[in-house]
Amino acid sequence: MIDLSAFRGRRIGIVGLGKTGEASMQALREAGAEITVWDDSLSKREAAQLQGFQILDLDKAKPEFLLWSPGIPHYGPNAHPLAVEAQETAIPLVCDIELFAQSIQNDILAITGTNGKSTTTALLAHALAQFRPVEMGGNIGNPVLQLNSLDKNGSYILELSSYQLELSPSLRPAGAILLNITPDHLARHGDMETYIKAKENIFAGIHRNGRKPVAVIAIDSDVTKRIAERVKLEGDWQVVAVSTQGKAMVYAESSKLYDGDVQVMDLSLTPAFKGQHNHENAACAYALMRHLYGYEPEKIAFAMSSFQGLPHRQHLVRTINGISYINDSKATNAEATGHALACTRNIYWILGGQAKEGGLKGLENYMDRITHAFLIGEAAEEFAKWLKASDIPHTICGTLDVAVEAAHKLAQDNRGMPGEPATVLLSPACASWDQFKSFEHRGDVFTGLVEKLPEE
Ligand code: UMA
Repeated sequence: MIDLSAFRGRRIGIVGLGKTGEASMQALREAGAEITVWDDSLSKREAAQLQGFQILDLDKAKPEFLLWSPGIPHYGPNAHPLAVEAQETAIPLVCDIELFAQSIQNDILAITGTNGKSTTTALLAHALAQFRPVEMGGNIGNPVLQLNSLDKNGSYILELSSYQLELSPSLRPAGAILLNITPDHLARHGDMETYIKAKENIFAGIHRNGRKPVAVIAIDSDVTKRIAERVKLEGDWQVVAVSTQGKAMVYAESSKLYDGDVQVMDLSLTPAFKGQHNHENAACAYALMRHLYGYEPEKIAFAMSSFQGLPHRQHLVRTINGISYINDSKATNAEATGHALACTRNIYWILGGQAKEGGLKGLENYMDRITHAFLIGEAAEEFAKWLKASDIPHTICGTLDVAVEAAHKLAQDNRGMPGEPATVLLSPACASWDQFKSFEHRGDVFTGLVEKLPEE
């Protein structure tokens, strides 16, 4: 657990008792802080009371600040009443990343972007662990305050969401990666500009020990290119531009990774690096290790090549009679689903759930890869209209079990037809919350259903 002794005796209100709140409660209790807690869920409040925590009342508790769970809206039309009340009484809101940043002297390597940040974080942790001690946490699912402490040579590798980056003003990474920015979470942020601004916060803090921090930025979109130019111009960061669409300091071309003119590795030899989006992830992880720590290119390539990928991201669950069944439940928006569709053809596509703004916009160019679509969740009717307009055969299935069975039957019945080997792909382009607890839950259910399918 992270040493938070600097917070001993200080009055802190913890809002949201999910993963972040739970870890914060334990770490701050250990440190001897005066904690009061709140969650809109009565059962969460009761569970906290059973552990001896007091319920937060802003007037009575007068906390110095609120330790805010990132998923709870705190501005805009859906702002939580506690955030509004806190603002009126000038009580600041921060998240667990802020306390972590204030308490840690080690290098923090921060990764953000709309898509690919979990994979890049896990890849960086996997490869860097072969050179120095590392701990990995943040949005990837391990709240930072429950990470182990590291000796001074160790590095913390943190996946950071736009929500977390808005609430951690003391963050000063030694190295940071910005992968890409496309529309996401707009209902929460209000508009694209606010979302971009939140992401840009990753470069807002300058590392305290005088060494220039390294900013690795994938410059393949106008937005990230503009950010790279600005950060470079300001001169506080050493900027390493990365591309998978043209030449840059570090770039990928025809599945090969280049550092300047030197070919570093053949990405096609590592199954987890399939697809252009994974080339971007690999190029960025390489660039940070090379330019921040100066490790030898061939040693970094070797360390990266044993990466296995993450579950729920284009993960091959099973092959039945030559047909692949792939779990890409993490694809919660059209952009992420586009990456999966780009990797294969003759697809029996399971999609739907809680639609994001824009729905399936941007996927038009992949429709010739779809043999049949199977729709689930709230978005089914809306997506059916979109697919009809593109002339894609589709079936409204409602639930995942019906969709898996229908996709399996049709794909197996069509076996032997000319064309590329078929793929049954769960890549929903939607959030999971209408029918599942999380994208992990949705992916686990899919995996369980596929594992039970008969061979014939
Ligand atoms: N709650 C309220 N009032 C509300 C909303 C929620 O009281 O209006 C309570 C809920 O009852 C619950 C808690 O707040 O008890 C949930 O808090 P949270 O949504 O912040 O969730 P945590 O469990 O703390 O998980 C968070 C991240 N979740 C979000 O940002 C939505 C996790 O990222 C992260 O792994 C975890 O902290 C550890 O750092 C998940 C995520 O979906 C994977 N992230 C988004 C994304 O990747 O797109 C940003």
